[in-house]
Amino acid sequence: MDGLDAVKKKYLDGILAAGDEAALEDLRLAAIGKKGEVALMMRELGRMDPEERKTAGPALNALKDEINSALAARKASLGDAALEERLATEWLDVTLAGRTRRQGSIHPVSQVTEEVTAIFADMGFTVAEGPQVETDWFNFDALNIPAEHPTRTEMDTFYMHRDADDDRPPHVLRTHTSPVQIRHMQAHGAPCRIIAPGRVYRADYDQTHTPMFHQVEGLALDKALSMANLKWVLEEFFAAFFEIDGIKTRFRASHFPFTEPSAEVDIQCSWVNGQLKIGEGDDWMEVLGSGMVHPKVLAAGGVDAEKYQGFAFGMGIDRIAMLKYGIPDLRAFFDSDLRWLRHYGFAALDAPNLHAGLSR
Ligand code: 2NM
Repeated sequence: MDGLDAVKKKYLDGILAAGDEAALEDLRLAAIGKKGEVALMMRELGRMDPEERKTAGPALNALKDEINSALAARKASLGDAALEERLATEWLDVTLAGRTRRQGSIHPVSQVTEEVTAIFADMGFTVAEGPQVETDWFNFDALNIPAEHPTRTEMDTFYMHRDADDDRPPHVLRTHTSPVQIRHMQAHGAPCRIIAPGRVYRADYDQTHTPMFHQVEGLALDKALSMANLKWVLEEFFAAFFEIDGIKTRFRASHFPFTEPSAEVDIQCSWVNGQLKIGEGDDWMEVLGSGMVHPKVLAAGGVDAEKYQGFAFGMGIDRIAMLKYGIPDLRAFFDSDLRWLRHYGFAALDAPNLHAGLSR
């Protein structure tokens, strides 16, 4: 086995010079793979006489081990070299100041919706929701708004486009969230206690009106509810919302097609040097419409008006947000101006909660 030293030198030199793992693998196969040079030499052992085999066998095994060790060592050092190179090029100064990231904020409409929801939840009301595109039946007829009523014209209401041969009933963008209450009555009947906050649409645009705005309506039905219960619920709501105990309210007789009797509700306020203050002084600010649900509306909801009666109310979320947080211009609510959003927005982690105070 004179060639053994030459074979050994060839492979060990080759392994030391290998530049990557692929080259190492080629060398491994050529040396100690199944058809490698060492394996072929091992096959020769069978043809040797016993004496010769006694020295050649262990020598070949030793050679195989040595090549294996050399392969492993080279593989490790190639890995070390690659790591060294990465450490040299991919470094990071962990002592540098962090990059600041803009924090988003909660829109006043979202904040106030959460506040209103928390207050009514405390009085046993749950939140109901429904579609923003409604049939004219749910938006008008079910609410005792007759076909000839002016709010049903395209002057005031957004109608979905209809092709001449389309005979589906007219669909509108809901002009109030009352359809949600009709759907709730149909699905769950009486008794009930719900509020329906959400987007509503009217064809109106000026200083104090936007074509989309937000409303929250409430509905409570039971066997013996009256205007007295309505008054208590609303006074409780205003005291909690404006955070003024015993805030004064004024109920004025009014008219809505869906309630009888109906009342508009004002809250006490003062104007000093053009500054509005809620809950003091002897002026009044109209904030809400309400009344006892009309029997025809109960019937549209599938509720037996001989057994159940109840009250309903509706108010503008955007409007009460402006009053509470002193926001002067309604139209800015929907401009998506980042400076406005940062100024009037609320911290995301500061969710309204009756016990911690609604907002801080
Ligand atoms: C208002 C004023 C008065 C009202 C009525 C209903 C329903 F669907 F239950 F009949 N929901 N909301 C209502 C009553 C709304 O907004 C100014």
